[in-house]
Amino acid sequence: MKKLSLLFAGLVLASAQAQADTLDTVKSRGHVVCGTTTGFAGFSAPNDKGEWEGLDVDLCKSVAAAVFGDATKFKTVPLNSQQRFTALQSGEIDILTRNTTVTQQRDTAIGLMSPGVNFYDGQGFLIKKSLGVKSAKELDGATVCMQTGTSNENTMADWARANKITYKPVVFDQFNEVVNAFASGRCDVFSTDASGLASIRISKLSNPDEYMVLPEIISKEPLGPFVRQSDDKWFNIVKWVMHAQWNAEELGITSKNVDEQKKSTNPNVQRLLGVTEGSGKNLGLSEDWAYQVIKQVGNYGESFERNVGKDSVLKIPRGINKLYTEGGLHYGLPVR
Ligand SMILES: N[C@@H](CCC(=O)N[C@@H](CS)C(=O)NCC(=O)O)C(=O)O
Repeated sequence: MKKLSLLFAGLVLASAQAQADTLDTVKSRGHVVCGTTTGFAGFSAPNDKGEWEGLDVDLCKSVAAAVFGDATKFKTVPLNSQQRFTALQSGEIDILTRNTTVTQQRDTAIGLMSPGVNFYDGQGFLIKKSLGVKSAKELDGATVCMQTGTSNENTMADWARANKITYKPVVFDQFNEVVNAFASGRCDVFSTDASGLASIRISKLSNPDEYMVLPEIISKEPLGPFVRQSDDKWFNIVKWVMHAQWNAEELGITSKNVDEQKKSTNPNVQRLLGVTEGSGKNLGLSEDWAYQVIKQVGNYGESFERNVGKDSVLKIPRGINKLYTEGGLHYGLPVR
């Protein structure tokens, strides 16, 4: 009985926390708490010094820079695919910044919502070259490794049905269990987002050259952060931090030249960098919020190339993750 009432009190506390104004909670705590993967190179993983880094960690740092003027004021909570939504719902984390596909269900029915997409992706297949397969259409009868709680499980089932392919799913809760099962030959194929496959091939398999990604991409996997519903102020902060980074890239503002750019006579640059005031007040932040993001973390392109693009080990091409001005999908909404 005592245990039950304690549990109930705990639940009430957790849900009260989750209901609270996240900006206030974050400010009084002194740092932002972001949910990441358990370690997924390029997106969210600890480096040699044990510091978390990656495209998704940069988003977390950027929110810290916007709120505190200090990109180091953040902490990460590693979550597997299954745990991630509960951690956000319960208030354990402030933002989920972890290769999560935006779907209608996740954006409505589970009490969460998506402030934007920071990496456009699609589901693919990784195989050992010795399997002798050149196309996913040849995978009939294959065993397919996937992680529990991902959108990849359903997408795989839909695609196999449509293509009259039979397969045997092999699923695990933990990322490393899936990787180990694949590496040890317990399954023929690893199926997840193409970014995940690139990361696994380079950072988790001892002989990357023995593996290849098949040409088929079978779904849309727009990946992005999530926040809780009914907290518009916090939603707007995460959303506009992302748009600030796309706008900075479009305007040619980088972490290196942002101080110089403060002298620009371009009104769009002046508004973004807080030289012309207003955008900070609209968000409940100081007027230099976007300046701090760009100065301390960089524009979207800088973050992309450093973590997953040409300056990283993954070498993922920008592709559809270019700005709309270059033929890609990222489009910063006007800061005015
Ligand atoms: N985008 C898909 C898949 C994301 C996902 O969780 N992928 C796995 C397999 S690559 C992962 O990131 N695991 C890392 C972990 O659990 O730490 C989704 O949102 O469901």
